[in-house]
Amino acid sequence: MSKTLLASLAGAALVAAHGHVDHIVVNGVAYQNYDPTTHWYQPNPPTVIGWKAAQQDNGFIEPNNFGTSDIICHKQGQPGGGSATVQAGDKISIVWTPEWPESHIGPVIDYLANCNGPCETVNKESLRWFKIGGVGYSNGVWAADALRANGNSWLVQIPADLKAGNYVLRHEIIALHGGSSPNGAQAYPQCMNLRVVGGGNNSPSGVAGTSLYRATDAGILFNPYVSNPNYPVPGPALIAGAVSSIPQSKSVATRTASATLPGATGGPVITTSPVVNPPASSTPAPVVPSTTLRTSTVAPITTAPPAGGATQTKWGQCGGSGYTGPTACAAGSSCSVLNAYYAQCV
Ligand SMILES: [Cu+2]
Repeated sequence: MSKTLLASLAGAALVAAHGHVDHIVVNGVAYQNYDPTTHWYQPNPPTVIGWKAAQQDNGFIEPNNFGTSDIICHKQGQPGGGSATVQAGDKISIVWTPEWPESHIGPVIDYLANCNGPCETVNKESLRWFKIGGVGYSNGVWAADALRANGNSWLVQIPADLKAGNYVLRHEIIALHGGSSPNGAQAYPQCMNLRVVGGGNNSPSGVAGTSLYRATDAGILFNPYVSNPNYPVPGPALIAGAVSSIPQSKSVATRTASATLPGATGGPVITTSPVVNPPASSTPAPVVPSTTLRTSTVAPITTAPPAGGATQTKWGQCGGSGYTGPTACAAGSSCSVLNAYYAQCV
């Protein structure tokens, strides 16, 4: 076949949609991530831990742009407005939208960077990333396949000796289905703000996001379609004491919490009611927000929605100080007051 035809075939394989991280689960508490497919269009999107990004298509960063600021926290990334509080040593379930495409094999990599101040206003170029996990092809399985098999989620552990502070978690899948061609790999970085408490004195050095990868790295320009690929995970080495991945399992969310605003004291606002019917412990229950994240409905914002009026989609805002949008929630969700400034369809 001609080079031109090969190139166009390769191009056709690269256009399908992909995904983003929907939420994380920390000790049974779910925190919503930024949803680029809906929040981008909302005049008053919810304040979340996830970084805003211009990826309405659930798209990716191509290797030719690995030297640009888009690789740091996705396209035109801007800091999330709040954070999730985690204890050093906590294991965090990072749950993607269903379904990560089966074709999109590749590594799963996790980094942290200390904001040295509030992450909500940090200059992303100043962040220095250190790798706390990174697995490619291991025990006959690509990490992205292990993620799919784990309910489309990934479990990562915050180092137990990490110095307390505000960090950005940069979680990433790199899809290699086009990786044998120059500029064919696809990076899907997802950034979320964490406030790490406890811990010790470990303060690893890191590298700028724009220095993580080059388009010609052995783990970027890589053909995954060989038997038993000997795959080098790209990026800097794991920090001392870290393992490429901890055993994968899935945390069950029993409550939801809103992002903690910078400067807030007293921890996150967590909805109080536990799940009504806890899933049987013998079988890992899928953490699908629509079925497992149940919260009590606290004091509806309005007494009754306007008949025939607009309804807010699940996870969307439905009330709060200054809010003028729909207060009725789509079927299957109800309006839950998280604080005076924000109520959410959950
Ligand atoms: Cu894709």
